[in-house]
Amino acid sequence: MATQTDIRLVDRDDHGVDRAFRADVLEGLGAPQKAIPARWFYDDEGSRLFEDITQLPEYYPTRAETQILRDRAAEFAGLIGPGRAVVEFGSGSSVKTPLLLDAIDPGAYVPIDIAGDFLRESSAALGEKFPGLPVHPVEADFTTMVKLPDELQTMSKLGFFPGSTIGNMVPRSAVDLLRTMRMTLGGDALLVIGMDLIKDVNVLTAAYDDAAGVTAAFNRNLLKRINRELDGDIPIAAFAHRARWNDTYARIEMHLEARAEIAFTVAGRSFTMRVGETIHTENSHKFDLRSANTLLLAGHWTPVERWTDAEERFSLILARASVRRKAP
Ligand code: AVJ
Repeated sequence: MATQTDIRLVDRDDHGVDRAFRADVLEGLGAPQKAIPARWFYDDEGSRLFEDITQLPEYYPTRAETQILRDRAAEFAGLIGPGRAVVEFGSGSSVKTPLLLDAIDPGAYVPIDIAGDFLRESSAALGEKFPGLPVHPVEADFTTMVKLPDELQTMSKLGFFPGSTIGNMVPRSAVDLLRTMRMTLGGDALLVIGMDLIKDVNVLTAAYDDAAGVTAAFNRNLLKRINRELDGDIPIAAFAHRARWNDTYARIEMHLEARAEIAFTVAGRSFTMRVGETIHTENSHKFDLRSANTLLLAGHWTPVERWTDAEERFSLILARASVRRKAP
């Protein structure tokens, strides 16, 4: 039963331009260190390229996380129980979601994603795999509170935020997002969240600068999207893909580095870049036990259980919505 309530919440102008995208790009290109939020990678092409990244030999997070879900299904089921509406923040993976749904006997599935076509495709595929499970895709930006379909109001929720996507946010934004998720999901919610772990720098940098150049294509696709959707003329071939470890903030940074002096326009505005100047396109924060727990607690989630893969490359954490209390 595919009860696919399709709610559109992306704000577009008369020409179909995503207003938030244009605002983020113009503000980001105007800043002294040019920077564009990583969530704009995921148009349909970007979502497909990311699926390709997950198959790369260097990119371990997806395999490690999938392994945990497979190996620990019984433990998940025991701690979560049946009948919850699984709310996935960012839909996509063809493998992880069915593993979770198989493990826990859910009451409904609600994928939330800004890439609408990709969302509808993957929801349809999932509906076929789980006949009888109500599926309610919601096209939305989950960094703001999302009103869930009315049919789900009485069901307890289980948030699912795999992939270490939380690592894309600086701590302040991550805390905001975790608190927003708690509001979207309600006071009796649980959350299963993936967090990638700090490890050997060479392993980390290889995962974001693969030999086949798929991550480079993923990074450059952001420029293609800007040119297409925001009437830009950025010379894409003039940019090199860079991935570097920032030890102070425990994160991999991706940049697009200008290899020549260039000038271009986007949405009617002019920009210039010097040789070696970069556009910072992504942070991917890595965690350990304590930094992960501190982040969750600051975001109003109380850690309940934590699992890692055999090589301790990746963690999956179960947390419950925190209850406000005064006493220690
Ligand atoms: C989807 C955010 C988990 O940070 O590892 C992969 C995105 N960027 N390769 C990550 C990504 C470059 C990915 N997340």
